[in-house]
Amino acid sequence: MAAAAAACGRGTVPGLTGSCRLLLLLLAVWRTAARPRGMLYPRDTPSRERKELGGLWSFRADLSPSRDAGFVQRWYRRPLRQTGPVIDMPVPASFNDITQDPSLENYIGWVWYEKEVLLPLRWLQDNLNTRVVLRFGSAHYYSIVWVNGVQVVEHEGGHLPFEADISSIVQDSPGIPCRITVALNNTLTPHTLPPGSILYMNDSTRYPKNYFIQNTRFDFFNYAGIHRPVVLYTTPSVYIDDITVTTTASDSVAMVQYQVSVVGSTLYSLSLSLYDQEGKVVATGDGPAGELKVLNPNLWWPYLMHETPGYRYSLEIRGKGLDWPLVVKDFNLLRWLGANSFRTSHYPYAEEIMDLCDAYGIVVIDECPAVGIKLPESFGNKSLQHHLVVMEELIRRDKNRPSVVMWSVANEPASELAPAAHYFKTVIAHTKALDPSRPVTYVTEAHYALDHGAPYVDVICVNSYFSWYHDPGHLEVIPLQLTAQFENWYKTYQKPIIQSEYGADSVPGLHSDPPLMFSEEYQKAMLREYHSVFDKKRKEYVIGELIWNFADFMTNQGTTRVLGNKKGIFTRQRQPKSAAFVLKERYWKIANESSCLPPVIKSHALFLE
Ligand code: GCB
Repeated sequence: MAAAAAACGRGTVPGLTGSCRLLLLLLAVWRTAARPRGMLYPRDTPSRERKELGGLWSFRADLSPSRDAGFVQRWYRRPLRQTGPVIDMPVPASFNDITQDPSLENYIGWVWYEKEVLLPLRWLQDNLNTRVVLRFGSAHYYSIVWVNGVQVVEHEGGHLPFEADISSIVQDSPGIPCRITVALNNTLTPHTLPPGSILYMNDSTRYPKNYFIQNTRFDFFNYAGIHRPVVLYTTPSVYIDDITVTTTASDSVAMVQYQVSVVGSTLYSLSLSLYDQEGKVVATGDGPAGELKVLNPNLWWPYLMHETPGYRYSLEIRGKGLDWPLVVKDFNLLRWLGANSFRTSHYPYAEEIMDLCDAYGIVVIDECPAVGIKLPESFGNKSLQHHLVVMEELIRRDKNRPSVVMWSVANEPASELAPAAHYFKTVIAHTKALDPSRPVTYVTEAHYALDHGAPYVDVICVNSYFSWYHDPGHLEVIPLQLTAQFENWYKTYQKPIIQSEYGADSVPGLHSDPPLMFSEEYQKAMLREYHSVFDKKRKEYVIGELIWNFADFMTNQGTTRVLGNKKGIFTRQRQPKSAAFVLKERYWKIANESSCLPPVIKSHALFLE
């Protein structure tokens, strides 16, 4: 990559199932200053209005040697075009692949985004009864945001939303464009999630001056940018800040426990009505917390498991760039395959995608961005505290989703290291305290006898690549090794097991018989060997199988990667490889056998997710 010095200019881089509608009536009397706890997804309602800020933003990468010119020269104080050249950058999107400039593709450090927007006067001239909130669906990795030169929020971590109440700033200047400036840094450190490290190459005989690279221990390109929608939205000054719904259900009755948090007043009245999908009131309640009873509930089922899958009660309250064509195509491909589940490897997916999982009946293992935790220092208290915050953000966002069946707190950490025991005991206990209703796991590749976190998980999720990374080319070892894998884990823990990854790369169009590695035939043959073992063990304790991977995806360059990871059963352009047809046949066959748990598939998000 291009020569540069410090990457970062500012210190540490930083269900109820069926249909119901909850109607809340809020009578506000006065405002109180309570700290908001929730972050409800912004939807247009009679009392909330949304303005999308997607489109072209002004953009500049800070190419100064220390990457800190933007802070030294305070680029946020004036329009970005006045402090240097800018280019157009689409939002939401990653910045890396947008231009033909390789130095931007591999850039590490601070980049700057800016957008000027005119706000409707009705938002600004109603005697401060309207709150204006600026919300980012996600930005990777570390973000600082200013509005009209005033810093409004700072957030660490991609893949999860953050927001700021900007009412007091914008109400000061009605009729004048409001200038939103974002400084974003993609540097990963041992304490970020995912972790990484910067390696300085000081040998001047081999590398240019100030040369450094970003090292990571995960297998996808570290795309960066404002990846998900940015919106401005309004709420009344007294508003519902958070809603938590938990349910218990049998065939004949469901209990809906609700908790509604109201900010802005201590004096209000709240009434709730629960509607089924046909619009009929099935239960009513009063007050910010309580329980509703639903007789003969319609439960939320994954598709292929019920004649009315994805049945939801609607909850009506007052109060990588997301790419819609790709998202819809991917859901259509999942359903073409007959796959009914995925893991959000290795980070939370966009809320818009999660909405479709709820609606279509796709089961989700919701994973946080803890991938590549390998360094001993990444198991220290600093990393642990950040991990706890990330789990809080994830659960706050997704806790009410019927599609989410389990939380995954990490992918393939170095769980054989001694500190992993305390680390995962703490993260899993915290996750369970935040949401006692769902099981918790993390995905392991460690040896069953050495894994220090496995005692704390509810389900063992294990990845293995027999005949690929182990005994490459030897498909015949799979039955023996895979059987031993399952039996060892089950003997040790007596917990249900999911094969959370298995796969082989194939270059589309490359054929060989007998099957050789990287050919489409080898990928198919590997699948068949794995499936013969799954078919025996799913009658016992193996409760899911997740192919790695849904589609090919971009990685860092390396000797084992051919223009990225080619373990997709679809190409990056979403065309099926031969292996996709093997899976399609299998998944539909299993879907038609009522006695067996259906298969699951994991998809890997692309940078536009
Ligand atoms: C894994 C990782 C995944 C990689 C995959 C591979 O174990 O969890 O991120 O992409 O292996 O293809 O190497």
